Amino acid sequence: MQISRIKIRVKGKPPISLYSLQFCHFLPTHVIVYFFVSGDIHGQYSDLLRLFEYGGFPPKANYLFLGDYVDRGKQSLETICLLLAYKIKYPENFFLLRGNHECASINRIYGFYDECKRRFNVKLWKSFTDCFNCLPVAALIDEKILCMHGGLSPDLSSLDQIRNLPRPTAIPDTGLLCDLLWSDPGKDVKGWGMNDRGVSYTFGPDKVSEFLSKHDLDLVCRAHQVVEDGYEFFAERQLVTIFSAPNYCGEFDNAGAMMSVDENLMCSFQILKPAEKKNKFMMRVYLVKIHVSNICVSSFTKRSLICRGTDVVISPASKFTDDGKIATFGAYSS
Ligand SMILES: [Mn+2]
Repeated sequence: MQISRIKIRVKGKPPISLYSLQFCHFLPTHVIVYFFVSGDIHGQYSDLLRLFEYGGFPPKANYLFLGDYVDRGKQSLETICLLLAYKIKYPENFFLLRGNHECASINRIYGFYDECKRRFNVKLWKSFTDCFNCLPVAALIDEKILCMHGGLSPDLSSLDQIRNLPRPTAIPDTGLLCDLLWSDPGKDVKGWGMNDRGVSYTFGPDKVSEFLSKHDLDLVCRAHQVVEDGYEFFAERQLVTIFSAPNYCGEFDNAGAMMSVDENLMCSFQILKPAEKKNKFMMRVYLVKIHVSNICVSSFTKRSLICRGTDVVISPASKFTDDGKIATFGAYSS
């Protein structure tokens, strides 16, 4: 299996590298410093387009998607086709990881199979199954942020185990590959616990700390769970969950978010607020900046700069800049 390191060098700035497990891609040296990490989409195609509207359509920005493109929503086909088209067109700027729904036994039941059959045919669904069986399952950003769909595994003792996973493959019921796509963090768990999904495990903050220090990493970035703000930290910011389908299934009031990472590993969150929330600004965009190793948060909207927790509203017209207009304060509160 070929492994490569992707580096972006911007004139006068330190390089950023994307070390993508099981991938072989090199970003051209002139491209964008930022890239965006996105969580579950689940067939919510119009929301996917909104994410691109805010982040920039490829290749204006680099993207890493954490899986679960299909099922639940109405437009799984549009979603996966657009994402695969971008992957084909911009293979060096666009990355797709596998989610637990990129698996025949799951998307046979939760919508994708029916959509393929209704709009095209079962043969098409089978072709997608073959494609999904080839998707990579983890990516490492700048050797510090490990990304996957689900979470950690008790079987994961070396990142080489991920690099060495054979493909194409179905997703087994147990073991490393299963856990990477299915496990969840659990606030009240110490060590490893049962998972209510009936698959894989939950893991406690202690396991996150242990894993990060053992592998000299700063952050685990995963998706797989609906979170109210579209992103949610766990284990004192050593793990973050990103979920990018706002108003999930039309049943939740959740926001959707993307995380952007800059050359200094500063992580920011673009948040698509659900339309139904109090103020009726459609898809209000917030940006929250957090350095992986610093506690400093700020947020803004296109209309106003709002410090969470302090309700400081600067001018409705203020625009986001990187040079001092971002208010920061000492602790995250939401
Ligand atoms: Mn999932």
